[in-house]
Amino acid sequence: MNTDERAQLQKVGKSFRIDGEFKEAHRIKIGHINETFAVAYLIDGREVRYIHQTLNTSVFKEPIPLMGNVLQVTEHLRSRLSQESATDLDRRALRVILARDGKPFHIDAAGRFWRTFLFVERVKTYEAAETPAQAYQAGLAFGHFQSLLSDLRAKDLAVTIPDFHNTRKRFQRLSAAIDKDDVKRAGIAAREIRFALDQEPMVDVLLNAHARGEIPERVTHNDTKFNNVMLDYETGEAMCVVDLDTVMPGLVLYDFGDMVRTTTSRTAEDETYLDRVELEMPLFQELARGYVESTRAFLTPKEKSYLVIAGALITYTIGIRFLTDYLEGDHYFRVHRQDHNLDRCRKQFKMVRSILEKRDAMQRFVDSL
Ligand code: GN1
Ligand code: MG
Repeated sequence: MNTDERAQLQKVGKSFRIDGEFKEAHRIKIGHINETFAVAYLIDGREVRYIHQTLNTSVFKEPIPLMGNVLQVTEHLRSRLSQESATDLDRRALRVILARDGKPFHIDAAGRFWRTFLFVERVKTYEAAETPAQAYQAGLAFGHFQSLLSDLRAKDLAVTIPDFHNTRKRFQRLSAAIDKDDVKRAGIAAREIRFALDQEPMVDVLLNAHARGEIPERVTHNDTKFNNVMLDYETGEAMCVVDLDTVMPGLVLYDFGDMVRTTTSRTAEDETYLDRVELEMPLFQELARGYVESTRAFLTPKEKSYLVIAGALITYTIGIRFLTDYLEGDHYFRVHRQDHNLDRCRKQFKMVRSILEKRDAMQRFVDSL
């Protein structure tokens, strides 16, 4: 980080209710959309760390209601956790640090939108799950998260990105990108395009189930990647769920589906050695066990019956989003190398194949829970 950036962060910090001496800052390379920095302050001789984060307002077009959601959700989590007599609350739920003017954000002179959280200490995140025990913790953590929010009214939350997991709309956008082929990449991605189009029969599965009234909308996280669960770095216990920008009304199946996508293979999201990519049953089983255990109070048999197909569907949905961005010229997801979005897409599609192949065994396991 250069001196200008440091000076800028120092200035940002002054706009928030942090009373201490700025010590150091560094960028955290996590996520494809926002920019995140860890900043240390000396407060009464003690080091206290914070997260300053810019919100990408071309993705999140209504940042103020979004921060309203984040504040409401974090306060609700905190109050529910204290009812459960949980200790260590600042490591179990994010704490929003207000700006000096009392708002949960600050807009700097360049128009950038900033928010600040207390840093969660002594935890670790992983790009991919390494053990079944970690998969279990992920299932438990997101299930518990949904459960703690289950008494919040979904309609009291703003919809931060409309149709976020609407696979039909994502499919339409992909079809348009294929037709336009603006950056002339459809040829390179011909096999992936074929696979994506062949899966069309799966596209409406959850949308139809919801339309038929089989599965309700609840308050959901909507970005349940494994790297959004913070695990205690000594015990491995899930402490805190982060990245609350897309918490809004949704189907619990979206959340479980994205957990399957990111927690059931010990490979990164952009793995290029596809022979290594497959759904690993021990990881899936522990993930499902943790999730079903922590959602027992509200999950209906109907919702449970869609868990496995949701894994395939959400993995497919994120895959076609990577493919669409590739065909449109990489404007949405940050890329770090040539054809990065295509690599990400290939990895997702390989997972979709694997999930569909193992579907029956996965279903039998879920039915046994
Ligand atoms: C984006 O920025 P990050 O990594 O938290 C995206 C998710 C995708 C994910 C894929 C708002 O999340 O929907 O699943 O990348 N977030 C948004 O890794 O589009
Ligand atoms: Mg996210």
